[in-house]
Amino acid sequence: MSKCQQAVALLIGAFHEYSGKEGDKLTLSKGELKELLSKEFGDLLGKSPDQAKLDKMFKDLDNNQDGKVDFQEIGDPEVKTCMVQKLRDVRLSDGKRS
Ligand SMILES: [Ca+2]
Repeated sequence: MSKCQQAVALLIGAFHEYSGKEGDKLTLSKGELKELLSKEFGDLLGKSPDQAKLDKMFKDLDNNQDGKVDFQEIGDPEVKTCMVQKLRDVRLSDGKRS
């Protein structure tokens, strides 16, 4: 498997680990997304990410605005680029504070 394929496989695995916790097993609720971000990106976002930041991220990811984030929405290349950019932005703004 190429590094890129491994990364996608890991992303899918992590997605399903959290999406299966409550309600629809194939979509992330806001709570599940918060848990995923806190646990998997805690180093970048801090242990309890800012609620406004989370709400904005959830809204940006929830393309069809049904209140759930499915893998298609996270899997969209534009969305992924956007997510990586957001994580970078968070890291940069945290860097400025410290
Ligand atoms: Ca959605």
